[in-house]
Amino acid sequence: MPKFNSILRILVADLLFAWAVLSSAGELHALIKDQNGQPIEDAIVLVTPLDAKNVPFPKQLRNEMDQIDKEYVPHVKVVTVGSKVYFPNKDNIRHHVYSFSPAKVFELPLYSGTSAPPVLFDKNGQVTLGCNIHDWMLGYIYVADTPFFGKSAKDGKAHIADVPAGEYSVRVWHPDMKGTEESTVRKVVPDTTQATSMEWQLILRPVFRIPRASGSGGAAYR
Ligand SMILES: [Cu+2]
Repeated sequence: MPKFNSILRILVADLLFAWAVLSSAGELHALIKDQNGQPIEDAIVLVTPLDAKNVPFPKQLRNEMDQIDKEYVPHVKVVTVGSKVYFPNKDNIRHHVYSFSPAKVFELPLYSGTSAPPVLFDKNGQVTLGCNIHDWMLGYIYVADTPFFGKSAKDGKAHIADVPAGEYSVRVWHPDMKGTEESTVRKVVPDTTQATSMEWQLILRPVFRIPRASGSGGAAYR
């Protein structure tokens, strides 16, 4: 059965090729701590290829920043440059979303439900979200200039998988960090046989959060 043999040979060659491609990717395990050595949630780890041929075109997924119980959910969200984000309002009152951040200045005037049009984020950087009605509502969208990123969980850990072999610049951002993203930059060539561990210690500034209004107030939008 020569025909079958040749098909089998091609199949095996394909599988070996796929394995070689897969095994040439690396994985980064980042751990982010504060000045007291405590793990930090919501730190963004950005992994930028120094060799441009590694940059695949970012997938444009449907992105949402919810408003639930008069808070932004999640508190910090990462999207890639060129992404559109919807701001569904899941409360039974109206919200008025705005940002004065240089990376994106916009507002979604008082609306309820899903009536607000999506917002295009086309510049790298942080966007701080507020609400005109509820002063304590605070959220962040980080617009990433790379498709390789992770966000730290409560344990301070962020995993970035499927990073193609090559050299990368890695930096960290957190909404409450003192100092600049640039000061966190490190170069790394991820190991393709096992995860590469990296650790950062950030200095966080004390955060003052505007207290929530009490629920018994008579104001129409509260
Ligand atoms: Cu609001």
